[in-house]
Amino acid sequence: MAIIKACIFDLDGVIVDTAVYHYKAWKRLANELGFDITEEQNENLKGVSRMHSLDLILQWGGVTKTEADKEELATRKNTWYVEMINKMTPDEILPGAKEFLQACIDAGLKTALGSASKNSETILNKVGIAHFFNAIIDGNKVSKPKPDPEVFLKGAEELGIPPEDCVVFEDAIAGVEAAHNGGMKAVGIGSPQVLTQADLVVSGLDKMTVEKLATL
Ligand code: B16
Ligand code: MG
Repeated sequence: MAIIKACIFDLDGVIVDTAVYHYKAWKRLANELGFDITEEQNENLKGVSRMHSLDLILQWGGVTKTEADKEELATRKNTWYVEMINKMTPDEILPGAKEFLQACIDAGLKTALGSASKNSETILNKVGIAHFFNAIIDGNKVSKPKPDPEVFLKGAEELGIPPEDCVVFEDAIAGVEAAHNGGMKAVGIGSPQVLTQADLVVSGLDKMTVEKLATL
């Protein structure tokens, strides 16, 4: 059993549901290129970096592009995505997320964000919860995608807490793997049938308590 001193949170799927905006923007891009993407395909883009998402989408559409074209396409998608997240409001925080963050702070635990997104600060500011985090590590600060533990290890380092005393909250299988690869505990947010490797799975942060951390 570990004595948890810090909680590191993924963003999309744990704190907010930005997948719906990513989907709209990627779909619009695919449509401009002459094909479509389904909601099922979008599931495979969760937690995946922007450029890797684009590679998958082009592959699904059977389209080949140069690196320069890919940069332009990713920028185009991001412009549409940013237009949507700029309209986000505090009522888009997922149930229980704010309350659990506050409970962690009240219990003297450190908190960090560990996200693949390069837009995380915009999102946190729009929904009004940036001040809940002692450290923010996102796609602008890391180069290796999950399941590499880089994003979470940097979070632990910035918080000054050893990895073994940290727990990660993740909705993606690769994120749970990244936590374990970094020597951290992982709480899965979603279904136990999907997040089979997590140390504990809850359907959302509204089902999480500081007391449950003691069981990890
Ligand atoms: P951006 P997370 C991830 O967020 C999203 O789940 C994924 O769909 C997205 O492609 C990725 O961020 C990069 O986002 O284009 O804003 O840099 O789950 O790691 O918080
Ligand atoms: Mg996620």
